Amino acid sequence: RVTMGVMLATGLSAASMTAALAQDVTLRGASMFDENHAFTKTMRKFEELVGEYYTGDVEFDLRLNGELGVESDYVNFLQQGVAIDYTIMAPSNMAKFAPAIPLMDMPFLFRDLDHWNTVLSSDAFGPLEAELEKNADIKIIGYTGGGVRNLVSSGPIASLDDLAGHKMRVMGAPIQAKTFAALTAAPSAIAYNEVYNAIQSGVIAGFENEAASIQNLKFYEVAPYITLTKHTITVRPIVMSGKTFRKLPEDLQAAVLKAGKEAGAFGRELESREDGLKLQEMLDAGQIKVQEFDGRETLLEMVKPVQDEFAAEIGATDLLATIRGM
Ligand code: X1X
Repeated sequence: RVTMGVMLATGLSAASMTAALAQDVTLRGASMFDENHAFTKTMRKFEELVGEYYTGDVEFDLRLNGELGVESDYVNFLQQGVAIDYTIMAPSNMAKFAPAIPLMDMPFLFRDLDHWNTVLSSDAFGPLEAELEKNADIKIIGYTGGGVRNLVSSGPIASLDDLAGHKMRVMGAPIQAKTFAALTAAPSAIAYNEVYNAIQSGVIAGFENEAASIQNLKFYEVAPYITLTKHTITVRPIVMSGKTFRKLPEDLQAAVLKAGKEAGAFGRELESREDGLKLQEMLDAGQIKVQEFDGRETLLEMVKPVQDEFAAEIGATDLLATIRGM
């Protein structure tokens, strides 16, 4: 793999560096899933489109099935500019570097798919992208997502009464824990690759996730109850390490930005279309039991003050009002 640093160290001239980069660039990506997951398909689309838009040689080395860890590992790699160059990532898994970014995937942010589409088609998230780039040197090159997150548990949860004290895993951002604590559950932040075992061993009774991932990682084997709280429509940035991006020739940078945007649109259409189908597939296969949550509207009222407080804390009160008003 040729990097700018290696070439400078070996004393190559600017012209030969450009030529070498133009000939041999390998970008390494990471997915927690296999080829069937919408994230992996979106990254494959990104690779295909970069190949179409860039006239030089570029290769992709996408590592699947969590070979390089989970998102809480990827964010460190991207920030340091080591191990991987690009991936798809939950904003809440980037909170340690950019405290405001979890606003993007805060539960109950979007009213419905139309609202989610409107916000993602606007530049509302611009200030959050800028914070991420400044604090973590991670560049958002597109947005995918579109899965609906529900409660996933080893036993049934039908109403607020069942949620009281419910031991559940949440993603690492404080706003995630605060939200579910406001709903009277007992949340704890646990790495994604420890969730299956934590449920199996009874350390927790469940977590929350979307259909694509529940199916891909077979979480239904230990947590077959899906409660339709529909609390999040996912926003999943396609991200690249700034350290990688800056080393790319300009025409490859342009191709990456164009491909990232288009692959994001592809991924959003794919995952939002497949979400209900995947739930149905698991239901038909007898893998899950699905139930409505009695009193979803009450959940919304309970989390609103938590959302307002978080927005004030990160200086995003106006941004939250703008998003709510879209
Ligand atoms: O809950 C998680 O940590 C993960 O859940 C799904 O697999 C995805 O949304 C992924 O991005 C991550 O957030």
